[in-house]
Amino acid sequence: MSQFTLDAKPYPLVIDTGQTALIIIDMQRDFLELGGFGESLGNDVSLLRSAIRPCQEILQWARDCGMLVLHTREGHRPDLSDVTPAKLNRGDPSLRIGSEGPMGRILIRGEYGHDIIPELAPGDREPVIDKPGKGAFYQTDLQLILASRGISTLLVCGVTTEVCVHTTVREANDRGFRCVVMAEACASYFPHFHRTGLEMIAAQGGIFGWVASVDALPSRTAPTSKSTSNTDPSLIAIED
Ligand code: C5J
Repeated sequence: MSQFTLDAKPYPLVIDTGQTALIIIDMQRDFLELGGFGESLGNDVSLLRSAIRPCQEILQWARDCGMLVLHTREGHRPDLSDVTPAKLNRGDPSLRIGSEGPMGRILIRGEYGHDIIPELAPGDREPVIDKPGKGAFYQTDLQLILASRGISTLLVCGVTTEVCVHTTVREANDRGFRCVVMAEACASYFPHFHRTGLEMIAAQGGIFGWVASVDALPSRTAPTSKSTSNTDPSLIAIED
């Protein structure tokens, strides 16, 4: 277990890796690749790809730290029994949730398109939270998992900044978690929504949480309790 001070907006905060989890939101083919849910809504899915490399970096960092890592997937049961009519009846009627697409049925659990992109494949011990909504707490066991591991702080990344990342951060903030959104490791189909979404989180003294850069994490080669030799000197490292 180790502690360090993370440079973040609106102000730095001390992170204890033993009480912190990384949560990677919805890095699924359905949002990032052609023929999925994102494209069915008329979006340019290539805009989300900028988040992949930073997500890989923070994922490796968190694994090296021995931190709890969780992944989320937005999606629904094949019989659509967990999709509200309000969510279902939107967009092009021929390309709605459950419609057949080139990656299988759109946003349906078990389909190729629903899965997480291979670049960010979950590890065996990394819980995957399947969620029917935009927020990762809604109708899931995320809160139970975090409580059972004594987690008080979340590092949050994934897509999209202003939808599922924002919703999850708002839910988490209301549940008492400190949330740090990792800026470059998030992305939106609307770059200005991404920028504004990040600003909204850190505004008003951090109304929902903090925003930090992946580059602000301590040295990725030695962030664990085993060694402090490569720790970024701009961060205060306290090992036990
Ligand atoms: C959306 C998400 N945008 N993961 N989902 O519908 O942000």
